[in-house]
Amino acid sequence: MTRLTTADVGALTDRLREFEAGLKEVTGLGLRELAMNTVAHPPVCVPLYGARVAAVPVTSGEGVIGGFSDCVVAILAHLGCEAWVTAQPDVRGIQEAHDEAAEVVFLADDFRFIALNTGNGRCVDDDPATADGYVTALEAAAGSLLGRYVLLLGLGPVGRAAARRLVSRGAAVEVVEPDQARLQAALDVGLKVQPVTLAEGLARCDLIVDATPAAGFIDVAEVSPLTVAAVPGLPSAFTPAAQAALGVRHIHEPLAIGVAVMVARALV
Ligand code: PYL
Ligand code: MG
Repeated sequence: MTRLTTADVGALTDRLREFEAGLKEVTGLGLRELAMNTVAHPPVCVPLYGARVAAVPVTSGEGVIGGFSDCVVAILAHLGCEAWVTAQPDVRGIQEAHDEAAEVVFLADDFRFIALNTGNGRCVDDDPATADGYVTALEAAAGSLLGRYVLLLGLGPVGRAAARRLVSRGAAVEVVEPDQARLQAALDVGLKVQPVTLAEGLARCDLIVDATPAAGFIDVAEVSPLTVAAVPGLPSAFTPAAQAALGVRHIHEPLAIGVAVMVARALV
């Protein structure tokens, strides 16, 4: 998981509406609808409007990222929640959230990002929420994943969750994972993925999920008008020229889809 910067989260906060407009153009779904389609298929209505949700800054490890909790709250407010950043970090922040009747608390340290429903004890992790939300976006953009070849780049926590979700939605998953131990571990747990080289995968797949921390190794010559790229993390595997050629078909931001699915799963 690449550690976000203040610039990353500030850019997302500023472009949230623009991102959602692009998402709607390519998938037909806004962030609320995408989250509800991810939580259940067919979608169920999740009580997001007016839900009291607190984001608690966490100072452990490398410490607070300026603007991170504010960005989480901006996404939650965009979804219709009553959201706020607690005045204090850490345990005092969790206490404030409780005292102010928060239903869900968002917390992130250097290793995990969770949404905790303090009422029912449900604890939602960012990695599978992000992966599942991006697969929902890809499926909506493609119309269906049944029998479709999908190229998955990377079998880290997000990649493995995406692989499971893609297979469950009927996709034929081709994966590029240079770490042989990671690849074998995924195959050993029965993940139905087909290892390929990048060239083989790009030649066969128009649908791509980029779950790697590597940057800019897919250029404009390797994308087509049929390519749809779900890119849940920073940086993107696509070069700026490839991203420009893809336009809204390069579905990419670092927090919004993950937070939307997290809060929907915490409240459903
Ligand atoms: C959750 C994000 C998504 C991508 N990378 C992950 C990351 O940057 N994790 C670190 C988050 C640290 C937050 C800090 C704070 O401001 O509360 N502890
Ligand atoms: Mg990436």
